[in-house]
Amino acid sequence: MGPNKMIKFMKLKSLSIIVVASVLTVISYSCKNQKSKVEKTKDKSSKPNIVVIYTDDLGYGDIGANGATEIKTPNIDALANEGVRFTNGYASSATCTPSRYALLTGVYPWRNKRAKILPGTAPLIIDTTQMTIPRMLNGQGYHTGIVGKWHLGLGTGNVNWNETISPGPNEVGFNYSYIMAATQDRVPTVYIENGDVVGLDPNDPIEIDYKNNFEGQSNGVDNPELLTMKWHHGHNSSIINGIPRIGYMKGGEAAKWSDVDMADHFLKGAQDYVKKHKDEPFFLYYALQQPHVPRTPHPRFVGTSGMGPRGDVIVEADWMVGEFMKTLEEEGLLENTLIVFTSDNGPVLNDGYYDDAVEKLGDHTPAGPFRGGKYSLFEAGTHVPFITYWKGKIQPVVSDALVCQMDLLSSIAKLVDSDVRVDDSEELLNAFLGESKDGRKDLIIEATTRTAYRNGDWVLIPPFKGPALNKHVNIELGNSKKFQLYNLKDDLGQQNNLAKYNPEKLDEMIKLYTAKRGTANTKVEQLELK
Ligand code: NG6
Ligand code: CA
Repeated sequence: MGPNKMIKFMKLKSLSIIVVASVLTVISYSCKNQKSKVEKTKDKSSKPNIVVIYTDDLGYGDIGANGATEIKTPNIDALANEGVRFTNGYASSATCTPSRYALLTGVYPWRNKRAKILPGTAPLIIDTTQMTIPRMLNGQGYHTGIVGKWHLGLGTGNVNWNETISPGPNEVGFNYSYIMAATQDRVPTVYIENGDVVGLDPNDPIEIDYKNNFEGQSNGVDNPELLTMKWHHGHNSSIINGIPRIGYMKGGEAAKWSDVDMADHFLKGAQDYVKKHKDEPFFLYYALQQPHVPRTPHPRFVGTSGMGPRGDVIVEADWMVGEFMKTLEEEGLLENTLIVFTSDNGPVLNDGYYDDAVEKLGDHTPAGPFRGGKYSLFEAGTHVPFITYWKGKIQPVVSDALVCQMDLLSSIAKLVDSDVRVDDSEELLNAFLGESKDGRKDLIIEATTRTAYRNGDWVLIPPFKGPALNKHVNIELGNSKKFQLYNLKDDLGQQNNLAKYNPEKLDEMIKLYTAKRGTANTKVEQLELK
């Protein structure tokens, strides 16, 4: 080979090396790409988004899917009719705070004596090291958010509302929070985003006091002329937007929420959250404020139910659910998102304001076939609407499996391949996906520190002191001097106390209940509604 030929050969050789190398790179790149595509799909199916839509005081019978005919809830019904509609779905308690505590932590609320209706100034009742649904999901790579009602306390006592408030939702597992602190009828009437009051003017600081009014401030007792909504019981402290509230608030004018816009505001928050996090697995706890008091439908919903504000805000909430679902659909997320729809406790009509809830009820039955209501140990207190929906994954079914919101933690953990389990929270994933009708064997329910026991179709309500009826809200609380024993199989309305006819069953139920309930926090407090 002459020198010229040699150079040519060398050039050719190096060219072919380059060509071969490039081909190899391309092949390996496309392989890698394919692999990452496969991995991504796998990731996606094992990490579906999870959304819990939680209403406040919505009764079992308040939705069409559960038999309501006088009120229209087409969007919630669509979830129920195309998903699993549970006929034995429970909140763990007949009031808000304990139910929310159990939902998020998977722990029976009566184990924590602070889990009861909280004022807006109460400290956080979830331990910051405790397991929660969002914390468990964080561990599996999820982004987690809450938009809506919190009511689980904030800070450690003596909250300064003018500084970042901590601990709160962000310290128990939520990466993002946009909340109202307590309830719509309690001060402070402001939104809080990641611990900071939204729109607060530092020159107009917020002060809150649940005992004493601030000097010179109007209130619901002395200034009836300022009220656009009249109080019936309680709710006679600071007047905000013409509505008298629980607790006194001074300052924070620019930050105060608009009641009639609250539903739209939370909806937008929930939609924005979804849009922002659609490219990663997310968990959203969307906690609507309806139909809790004060019922303040946006003007476009006023009169839509013919039942006054309570009916109107249910129509409004249903519309919000429909709009939220549209967002999931538009973002292409429906087939990769598990939706749980349920309520924190049963229904109440007059919960402290004159708002025609009783007068305009007509033939509507918010509690469905059940006895009692919010605050009650009878079924209507805790036996609530409960739906799971997942397009393409869950087949439509009506399930009579006994399930409780407390079970979501362990069940969702199973869904996302997490090893986390919490004792009180039963892993019932197959029931939640509608693949099995096996639920819990039994459940302890709670109402203002009193507990009762369901096992199979049987319900035991132990004797409790206190009035049988709360006259303010006109709800039977379940208190009786005697044991009550019901069989829901043929007595959903708990009309026939079988205790004295079936002493053996009574005895068995008492034993099972006592063993399970133990003696923790058994000092009973009476429900006080002023
Ligand atoms: C009660 C309130 C009631 C409601 C409830 C909490 C009075 C007279 N009644 O004390 O209106 O706010 O607390 O409801 O103040 S819950 O759904 O958040 O548990
Ligand atoms: Ca509630």
